Amino acid sequence: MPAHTDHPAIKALRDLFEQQRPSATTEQALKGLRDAFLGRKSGHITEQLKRIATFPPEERRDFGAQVNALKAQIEAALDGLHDTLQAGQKPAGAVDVTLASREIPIGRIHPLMRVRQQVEDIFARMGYEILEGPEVEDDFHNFEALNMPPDHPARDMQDTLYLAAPIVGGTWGAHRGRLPKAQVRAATLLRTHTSAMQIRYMKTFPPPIRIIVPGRVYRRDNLDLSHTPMFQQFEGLVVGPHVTLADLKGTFEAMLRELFGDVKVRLRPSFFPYTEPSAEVDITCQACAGAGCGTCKHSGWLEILGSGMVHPAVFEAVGYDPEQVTGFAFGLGIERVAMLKYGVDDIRLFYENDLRFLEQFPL
Ligand code: 2NM
Repeated sequence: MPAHTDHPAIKALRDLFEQQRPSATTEQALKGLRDAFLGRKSGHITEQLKRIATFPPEERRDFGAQVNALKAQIEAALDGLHDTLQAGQKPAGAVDVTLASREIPIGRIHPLMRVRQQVEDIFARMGYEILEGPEVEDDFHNFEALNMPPDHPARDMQDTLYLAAPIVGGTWGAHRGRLPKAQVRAATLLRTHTSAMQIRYMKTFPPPIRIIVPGRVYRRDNLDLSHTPMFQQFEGLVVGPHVTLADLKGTFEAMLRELFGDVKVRLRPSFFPYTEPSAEVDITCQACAGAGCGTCKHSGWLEILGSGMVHPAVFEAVGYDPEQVTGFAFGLGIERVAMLKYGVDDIRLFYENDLRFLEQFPL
């Protein structure tokens, strides 16, 4: 006897039956299934039984045995389905629509994106345009136009990640700190602040302007409780014929009260190369209501953002006339705002994607 394998026609019929079997969920459907396979005139099995006589004598016996075996299996299965239906049970393989569905896990907005959306919303309602820019920048937009010429000491304040070679077709490498003057002019770098995009915007569009630039920025920092080499920033810029320091303060008061509730806002003198005068902006500490605590280092105040009136040299670099326009600008760290708002004491938590952390934020 040859090694036994199903004849292709038998295998196809068995597969067809297995495929159609789950649909027999009512007596009527079951009868349809029985007719289709065992019907006397043209059931699939009946057709195969008729074929037996057409096989050559040496194959006839084996094929006949296979057809009859499948017929017996199908009859048994149909009888079983009949019994199941009689007993009022669902046959195996049928969909039970009364079962409770499986729980579908729902994602939620990341706390940093939540803060970003809130800040964007506040400024959108004040009429600001919101735009992003390239994360790979050149020296002009990131430094030079912002009143930081190649030998300006302010470049040491930010440890920049330089891309030493051209981006297309070159090899990548990072240099710490300042590059020789000749290389600086050609250097590409990862932007250290989104002001680079504000320079691009001013070069392209005339005043008046009101813009907000959120996005990722990069600094060569080591990880600790309050530093990550990549973080997210929000910078704002308003330029027009009569923009004053009072506009700056009023804007921050409106924004910070929406973001943090009933807080007081104060300005402290500071320094940035691209603004004059410059101011650090504080709000009263919400953790202790101004009384002094660990969060505010017992001062009652929290530093929220840096700001100032745009330096005339910046306007000159982008082709604006500093005699015709003034402006204010500011920058804030999204992580810092999220940490203060939600009481998070380690910035790294935002980037570890530990669900035990993320699931604590509202949907
Ligand atoms: C800050 C603080 C102060 C700033 C300046 C400019 C520009 F493009 F107008 F010169 N954009 N952003 C600025 C000013 C940013 O971040 C702490």
